[in-house]
Amino acid sequence: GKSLFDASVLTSEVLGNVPEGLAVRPLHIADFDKGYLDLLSQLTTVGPVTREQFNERFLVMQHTQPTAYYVVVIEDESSQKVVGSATLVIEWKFIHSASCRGRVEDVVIDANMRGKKLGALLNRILVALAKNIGVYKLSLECKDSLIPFYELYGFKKDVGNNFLVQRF
Ligand code: 16G
Repeated sequence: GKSLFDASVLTSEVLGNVPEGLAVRPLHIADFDKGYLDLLSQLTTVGPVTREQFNERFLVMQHTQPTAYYVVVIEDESSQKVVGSATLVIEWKFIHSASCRGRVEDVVIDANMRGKKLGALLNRILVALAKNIGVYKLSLECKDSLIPFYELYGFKKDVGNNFLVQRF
């Protein structure tokens, strides 16, 4: 299959209420032609990623075992464009009785589709999916201005535990 992950994990309980005209599904290899990279470029620098590079990266993500990359997208069925995306990354661990940690990454909604609660939709779905997978914790990084938004889905600042970074 050319879906990034097994779509059956997106049960009706995980999906909840999806607005009419939109489809929530795993990233598909054909999403290269549905504006997926344009969408990501509304979040940060994407750079010149060729179809070949996209396909190669897609296959790497698809073949992780157990699944580590749950890129969940929203397709607008009328335009057939990907208008939203959020990724749940699973980090498989030895700690916590060989448990796993979840990270919410690359949450982006197309500028033309903002104000329709699609960010909320993706957050609810990723949190539900992470719970079903059995992560012992779920984390994300965000700008100060987005803290109140993510708090709505159960995230809070991890007091005394800092996020450090170095960029190359
Ligand atoms: C935000 C994103 C992160 C993304 C990063 C890209 C969420 C919750 N956080 O922190 O996933 O990878 O921006 O920015 O979506 P960068 O290009 O500066 O790393």
